[in-house]
This record gives sequence, structure tokens and C-alpha cells, in this order.
Amino acid sequence: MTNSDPGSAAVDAAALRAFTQEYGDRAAALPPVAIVIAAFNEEGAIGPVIADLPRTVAGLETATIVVSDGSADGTVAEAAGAGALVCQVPVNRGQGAALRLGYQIARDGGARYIVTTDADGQYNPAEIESLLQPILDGRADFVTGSRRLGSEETRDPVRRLGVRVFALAISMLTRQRISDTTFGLRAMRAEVTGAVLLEQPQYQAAELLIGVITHGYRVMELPATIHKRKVGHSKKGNNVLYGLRFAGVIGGTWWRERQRSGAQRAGRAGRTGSPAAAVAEPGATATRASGAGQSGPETLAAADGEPGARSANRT
Ligand SMILES: Nc1nc2c(ncn2[C@@H]2O[C@H](COP(=O)(O)OP(=O)(O)OP(=O)(O)O)[C@@H](O)[C@H]2O)c(=O)[nH]1
Ligand SMILES: [Mg+2]
Repeated sequence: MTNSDPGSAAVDAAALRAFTQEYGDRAAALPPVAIVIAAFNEEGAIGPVIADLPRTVAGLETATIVVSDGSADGTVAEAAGAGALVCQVPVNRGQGAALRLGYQIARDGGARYIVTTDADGQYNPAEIESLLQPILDGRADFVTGSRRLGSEETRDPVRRLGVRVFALAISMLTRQRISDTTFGLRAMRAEVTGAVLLEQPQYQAAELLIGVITHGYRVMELPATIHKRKVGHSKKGNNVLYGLRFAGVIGGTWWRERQRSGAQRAGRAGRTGSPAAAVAEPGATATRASGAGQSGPETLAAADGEPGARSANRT
């Protein structure tokens, strides 16, 4: 349940075919951890980023999947030269569409865990293991880094305010305390990405996070670091437009997910004839959506004892 736009689905299908043809068995037998990077015109940045990624995380082998859509520079060659599996999409659609495709490649290849990071060197690869560990321990399904629990280099007041405002908005809408909604370094169980509806071509961070929470997955935040970009420039446009579009994604996704869980509740009540069988409000006792996981209803667990952890707490 990851893409409802037929045009975009056709682009995905063609890119997947080309990827499978190029990588054959390597694409079909990925190691347990897939590190997925969306990259657009990141020549000079992406090579060193890939070179610094860990070959194993917590003893599990990794593979790096880069999805470039329409890069006009040496991004593809540089990523491939650094050892990544590169999926090339001929048209530029945006970071969200690229990540969605990367998730699909990871799942199709049998990866059990997905880590995302950016091509611009803003994240610290040494922090990947701490983000993945709670998932390996069975304490979370989705772990995002948080600059507000960790550290950030930028002093840009607009960006800093934006991070706080969006965190407050998502926390209020989902009733789960979140301090950073746009951190690009995350770890998740691979199947999470197949259960949540991902339609946003560019600003996927909020859609993924809201979807994960409303599906009842256990979400955890951990302190992490974000550096300033050293090479190239931001693809997100100016702060005001970025902010407005991101706010639109938050509102739109929240509304969509509300409708979805309402329809699901009605469906269940209709089938059983008893409103008591309704799905609990997201988060209380959360029920996984169909295909969302292997087990049934699961109570969100607080990750006690995790240093600096902020887990599944209701506000
Ligand atoms: N494939 C693909 N990747 C993209 C696109 N836009 C951005 N990206 C990648 O997404 C990642 C994040 O993009 P940035 O432009 O750094 O945006 P950001 O980190 O959210 O915001 P900044 O704080 O401004 O850097 C980078 O790896 C980009 O190359 C796109 O249209 N297609
Ligand atoms: Mg960036």
C-alpha cells in the first residue's frame, strides 16, 4: 500500500525492472540491513557519505541503495563507484518518491531493516547502530533521531522554529510526543514501509511519521546529531515555501489517516455488529493495519531505561 498514482506507479515499475536487470542476484538477496538514500545532484557529497557508512551494524551486514531521479551531474557514477546499488529514475519526482522506491527495493530484496540517511553528509553514520538497536531488541518498530534531544549546528532561527512548530503540530494531532519530525536518519522494520500509504513525492517525512504512528507502530526518538551541509545546496527551496508545503503535508496526511482509521472502525463494527469491536484510537491499544505486521494488537511500549530515549509517550 505504498503508491496510489498510476503514472507514478508505472515509473516505479520501469525503474524496478531496470534495477533488477542491472543487479540480478544482488538485488534479490540483500543483506538484513538496507541503507536507503535519495539523491539528487549530489556529486561531490554522495561518494564520501557512502564510503563512511558502516558495512555491518550490530553484527548485521548492510547494503546501500541509492535512488537518483533525474540527476544531471555525476551522482549516479559516484554512488556506484562507492559501492552502492543505484536505482536510476529518468524523471525527477522528489525525495519522497525516491525513498518510496528505495523502500520497495529493500523489501523486494528481503532486507529486514531499513535505515535512511541523506546524501549531503549532514548525518553521523556512527549513530546508525544506536537507532537500529531498539528495533533489534524488539522495543520499537520505528526509531528516528532527534536534533532537539541531540544537537544541531545550524543557528537559522526560522529552521529552528519550524522544527519546533511542526513537532508540536504532529504531537497534538497524533497525541504522541515527538520532538523532531524531519530528521533524515531513521531506522525501521522493513515491513512498516509497505503498510503505510506513501503518496508525497517530495516531503515524505511527515507522511511517514504520521502514518507509522496512526498504524500503531511503536515509535521511539533518540538523541542524534545534524551537521550543516558542506557540499552542494539544499533541494528544499526557501524556508517559507518549505514550511507551507510541509504544513500542508501534515494536515493532509492527518486528515487522510483519520478517515482511514474511521472507515476501518466502521468496517469492523459492521462485520461484527458490535461497536465494541472497534479499533482503539491510535496509540492507546494500537491495532496494526492489515499487512502491517506479523502479530495482532499491540500496546505501545515505553522504552524505559534507554538513555535519552523518548518513546511512545502520550501527551
Ligand atoms: N532522488 C531525489 N533525492 C532528492 C530530491 N530532493 C532532495 N533529495 C535528496 O534528499 C536528501 C535531503 O535533501 P536536502 O536538500 O538536503 O534537504 P533537507 O536535508 O531536508 O533540508 P536542508 O536542511 O535544507 O538540507 C538529499 O540526499 C537530497 O539529495 C529529489 O528530487 N530526488
Ligand atoms: Mg540536507
